[in-house]
Amino acid sequence: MLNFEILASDGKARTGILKGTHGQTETPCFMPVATAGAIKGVRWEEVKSSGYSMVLSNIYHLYLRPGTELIENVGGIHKFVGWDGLILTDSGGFQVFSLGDLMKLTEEGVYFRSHIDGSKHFFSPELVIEYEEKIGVDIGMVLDECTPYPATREYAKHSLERTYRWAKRSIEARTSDKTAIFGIVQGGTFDDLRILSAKLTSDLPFDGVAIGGLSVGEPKEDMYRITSLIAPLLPYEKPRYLMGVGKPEDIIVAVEHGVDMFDCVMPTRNARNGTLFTWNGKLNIKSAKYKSDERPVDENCDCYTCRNFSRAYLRHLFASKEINALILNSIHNLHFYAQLMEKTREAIKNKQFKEFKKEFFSKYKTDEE
Ligand code: PRF
Ligand code: ZN
Repeated sequence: MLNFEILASDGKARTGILKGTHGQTETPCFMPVATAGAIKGVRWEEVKSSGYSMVLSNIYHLYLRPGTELIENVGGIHKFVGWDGLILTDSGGFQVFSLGDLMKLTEEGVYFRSHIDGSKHFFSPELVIEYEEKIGVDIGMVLDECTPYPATREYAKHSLERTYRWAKRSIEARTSDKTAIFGIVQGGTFDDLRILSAKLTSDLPFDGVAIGGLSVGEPKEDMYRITSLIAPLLPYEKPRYLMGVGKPEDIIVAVEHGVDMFDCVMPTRNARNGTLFTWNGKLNIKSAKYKSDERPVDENCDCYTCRNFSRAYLRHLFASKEINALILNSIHNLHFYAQLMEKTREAIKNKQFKEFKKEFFSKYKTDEE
């Protein structure tokens, strides 16, 4: 089962320990994304040594390939992928709804076609819980409807109400306490609908509550406004998870409002296109200006990549399409995110979060929007 203990707080920011069936993680935490059961480009031992003990996978992908039955038959997800830490699976509520014409939504569930071979499938709230329990994840997300942006108020209302009815069905469908289940708040960019969804979801006996439907193309100010409005309304004693977020600066802002968990493809995906995170902002290793730059990616980083290689070498590897370029870049970016979370937790423990945030923003050049 899941156990969450808050050890210190600073303002609304909290730090604690989340314990599940397969170990524990300190919070606030960032979960690297292992969609298909692997962190792209990085071995588990490097994921672990960077400081991660929880990763995110996706039931939509695992169900389609290799199949949840196969994973169950070989002894569960942890054994199958060779990771003995915590695993959270997203429900597919996000993936399926981005399939567009390949998807048909009904009250019972969602019909969709595989993005791999076009075959027909059906997900219901009950089936998603069944799959998550069967493969033995530590935390399973409920099937929700991720309201797209932009959406009319009416659409957002119907979609959060359906998500709520599905949430109740998901709770009824539970058969094991080895897999914890999180509910998901929706409601688009409408404050009153968000508050309604937060109240409805918080009143259900979930093990944690997520904020979904953000970082889906809305202006940044909407994302910050909804996060600051909703995070404090979620149950204080349960973990709060902001799904699919995000950029380093977005994580720090959300932590300030009391969010405990994050996930995003950004560190690994950016690494594979040559974008590296540093404490001064992003660095494009493809740029000619690094051609003979002997410095590491970040002087303040002690990851394997920064301890051993220069920007010039990494640029050369990328230009030469060497597999090591992707691997070394991914190691650095994952290390950067792990350090970001570690420093965030330290700052909260020391009641220095405001100062930490100020210092971070004084150095880190954020994306202009
Ligand atoms: N719902 C689910 N997964 C998600 C989201 C959501 O709204 C998001 C939105 N940022 C990312 N992943 N189930
Ligand atoms: Zn590094």
